[in-house]
Amino acid sequence: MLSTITSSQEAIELEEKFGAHNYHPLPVVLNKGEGVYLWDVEGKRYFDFLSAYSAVNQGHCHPRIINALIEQAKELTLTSRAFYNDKLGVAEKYVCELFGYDKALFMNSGAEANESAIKLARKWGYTKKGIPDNEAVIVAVKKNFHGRTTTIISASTDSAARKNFGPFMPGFEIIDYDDVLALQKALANPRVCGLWIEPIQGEAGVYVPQEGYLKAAADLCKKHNVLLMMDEIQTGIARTGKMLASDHEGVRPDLLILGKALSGGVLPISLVLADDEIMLVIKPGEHGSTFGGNPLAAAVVMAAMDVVKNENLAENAERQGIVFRDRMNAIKEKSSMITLVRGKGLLNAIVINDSPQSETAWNLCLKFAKNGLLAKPTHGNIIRLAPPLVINEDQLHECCDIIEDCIMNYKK
Ligand code: IF1
Repeated sequence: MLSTITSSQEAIELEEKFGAHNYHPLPVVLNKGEGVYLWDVEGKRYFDFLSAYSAVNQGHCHPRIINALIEQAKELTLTSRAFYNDKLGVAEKYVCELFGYDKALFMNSGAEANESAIKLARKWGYTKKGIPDNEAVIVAVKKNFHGRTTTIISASTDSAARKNFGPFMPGFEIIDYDDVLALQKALANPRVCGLWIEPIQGEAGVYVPQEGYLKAAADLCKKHNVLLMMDEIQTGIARTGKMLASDHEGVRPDLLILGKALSGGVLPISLVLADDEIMLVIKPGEHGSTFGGNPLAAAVVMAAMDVVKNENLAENAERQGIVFRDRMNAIKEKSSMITLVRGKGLLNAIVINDSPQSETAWNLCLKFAKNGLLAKPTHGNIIRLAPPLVINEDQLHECCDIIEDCIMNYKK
């Protein structure tokens, strides 16, 4: 019998006593989600402006996705890939046609999808590009975020993500993001098999590169026979106003890496999409995972993507994003507290006029929470603001009113 939590404090104390202390959550204990709303144990309702870091683009507990989960869960949840199941091939066809690739590799977490992309790029480098064995280099960029595994943090430039977790995986060269000259130099190295970037850097504080950067990166990758490995785990699935952030520049990654909202936040599903020349370098028995491609995930991903298409979430994100940034810029004109508003679609952030070490952004998020809106700072003084893409204009204005009121009446 699951013991029921009767107060937020009780839940916090349990996690403090029995859980790893690998997060510092806002002191809010949630027990229900529906669409753009979350409720805490005491019954207080909030607008969700984090969307589980863009995993619930379709809104919390979307009925169509939940039904797909329930119906499949009654039949078959997991076979492992030792055998076939009747859902995986259907889901692979679905996502290949949706995103326009020859093949799909389903994994579970975003980190696993990135790890899979690294293995694909390296093996393609050795077997197709002719890079000498064990000398493949993947070019990554400063302030990247691709996950928490020891290989992925080997390419990280964030000291908190790396300190005391070495030794690190070799084979990564780190260059400045949003710097075409740096790309030209780095990709000319014949040992480079892949360029690994996010189209917008989420964790770095929703950093949007200059117009044309992604296109330049794609062109340079083609010129130097380097695979463009695009991590769209946070920016993909309609979040930035197009199905993929890469679509804003008409860029087609060689390796498309997805996660989070592939399932609408219902269970971990991640994916690497690529054409045959790349995907087929990995042979049977060379890569896999127990849960990767399970029938439950296969059923859920198709329902979750149907929702994105049928409810025109990309168009809504585009439209509401313009309204949102206009509202934030209007606040910026009236208050010295905001120094910058940036983002695309409904992936936005405000930069607070205080040092990254200050508590201001955190205290402002506490104030947002008190007033019924949940958001959390990324690095110090940057607050990411990313509601589920099902938000309507009235709800958006209600949220902007909360943000404006908290900022205009902020006292330390
Ligand atoms: C945490 C950050 C966001 C991602 C991109 C891969 C992954 C993520 C672009 C890995 C995951 C999550 C992880 C979560 C918080 C959150 C996050 F703050 F960590 F950086 F969103 F910005 N690529 N991002 O954003 O996917 O393995 O987690 O499924 O680790 O604290 P995952």
